[in-house]
Amino acid sequence: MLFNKKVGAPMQRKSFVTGLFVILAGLFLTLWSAKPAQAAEKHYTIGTDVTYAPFEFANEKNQYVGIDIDLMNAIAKTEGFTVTIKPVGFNAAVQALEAGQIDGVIAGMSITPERQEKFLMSKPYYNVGVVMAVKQGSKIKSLKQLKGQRVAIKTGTAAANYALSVKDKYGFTTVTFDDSNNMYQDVTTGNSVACFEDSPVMQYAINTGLKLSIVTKPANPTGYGFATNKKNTELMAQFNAGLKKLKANGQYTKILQKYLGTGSKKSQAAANKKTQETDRSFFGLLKANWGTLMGGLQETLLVTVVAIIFATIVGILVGLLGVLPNAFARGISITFIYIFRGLPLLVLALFIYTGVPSLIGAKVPAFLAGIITLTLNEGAYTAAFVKGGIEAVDVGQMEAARSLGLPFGKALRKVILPQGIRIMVPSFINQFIITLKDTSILSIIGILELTQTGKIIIARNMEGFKIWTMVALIYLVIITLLTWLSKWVQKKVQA
Ligand code: ASN
Repeated sequence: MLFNKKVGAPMQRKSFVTGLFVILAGLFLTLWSAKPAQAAEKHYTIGTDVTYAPFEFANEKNQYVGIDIDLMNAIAKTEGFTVTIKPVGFNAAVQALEAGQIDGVIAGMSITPERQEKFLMSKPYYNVGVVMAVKQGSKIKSLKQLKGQRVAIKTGTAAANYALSVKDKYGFTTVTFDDSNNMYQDVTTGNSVACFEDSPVMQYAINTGLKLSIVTKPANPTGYGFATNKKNTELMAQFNAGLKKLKANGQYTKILQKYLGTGSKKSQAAANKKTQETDRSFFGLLKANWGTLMGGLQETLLVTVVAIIFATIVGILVGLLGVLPNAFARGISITFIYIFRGLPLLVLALFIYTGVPSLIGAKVPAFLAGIITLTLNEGAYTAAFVKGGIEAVDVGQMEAARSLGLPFGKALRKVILPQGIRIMVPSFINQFIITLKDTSILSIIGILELTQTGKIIIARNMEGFKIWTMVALIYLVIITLLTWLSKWVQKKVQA
């Protein structure tokens, strides 16, 4: 009785699982083919900051614009190559360049001796200095007044290095942020008393409405340059040649004027206004950013589906290894689970995206790095419950099956697994939902999924509350749908 039922059931399940797999694979292919085709000319991937207006920022259509972006595109045009701009954040861009993951960085990047040692840096295209800014109306007006206070800086920047170099002298502590907006917000909310930023960027943010004031003269003058890795002399030569042409034909001045206007507060506010949504209500913002948010969601779903497929396959295989009557197989399974369940997802993502490429000397595209990260991490969790699910089946079942003459493999497949799978189903569902949520961590390696999309929109319009509410709602809707689907599957499998 027991055996009849158990032996018949897997067939139905098998066709069901195959069906599900085909649907998922179909979805994957559709989403994949929706991606734009690569052009045939020489193509470079250039990393940039998430938001560093007027050098790079998203406009109201969430397209990347700014002095750096226009310069890069104009140079690409005159020199006959194409570029993809990746807004990953300044520090992430520099790390990706170091790892050989991208071909260049244009991100309001100061030319410093340390950077020149590591990278090739172009001729300077804009001169800046570091200034200190405080909240409007603050009593703090000089570095000397920073004693015992907290100051906000941005990871890996020249301005942060400047702050760190005078930190002991003036006796302040620092707190680090990954992007300029979060650093400014820390000062406007009063958590930090000041921040350090490059003069034109700080001035532009203030001119366009940020409630900070600059209190020091620009220090540590440097020029902004484009960076490539040491071997990429070809791209660097093209950039320098292109820049020279743009300066000679007046295009360079035109680009500067487009974003800086006459340099006055009024002209900058007017230039910035053009990049903002006119209707600032929740639904106005939702309407204006709908397409972009859906683009982010599409990427989130694509990553989730592909990762779930691979993590499930890997998890089942590793989980099965863990119950084989072979110490070596079990050892592999235990080690895999131990390492990949133990590592924080963020560390694993950074390790694969920026660590591994320097080791193997080849690029690992962000999408692939994201999938590998999720496959290993979610796969380890899956393996753990697959193993646990099988082990949870009463040992008497295996003994009974073996004593009836079934070999180990057959007993596992026909007797133990059907029972184990029932135990595992809720864990599978749980893991799918976790995978969907975990994709948000991949924003760190520049995958333009829903969370990263949200960050970029907020970096432009500063509407954190409304945009994060939208992003949260979208996640909840998708998770609800996924839960319904999973419940339906659960019913089918357990029927
Ligand atoms: N200005 C910064 C630097 O050169 C870069 C940035 O924040 N985008 O370090």
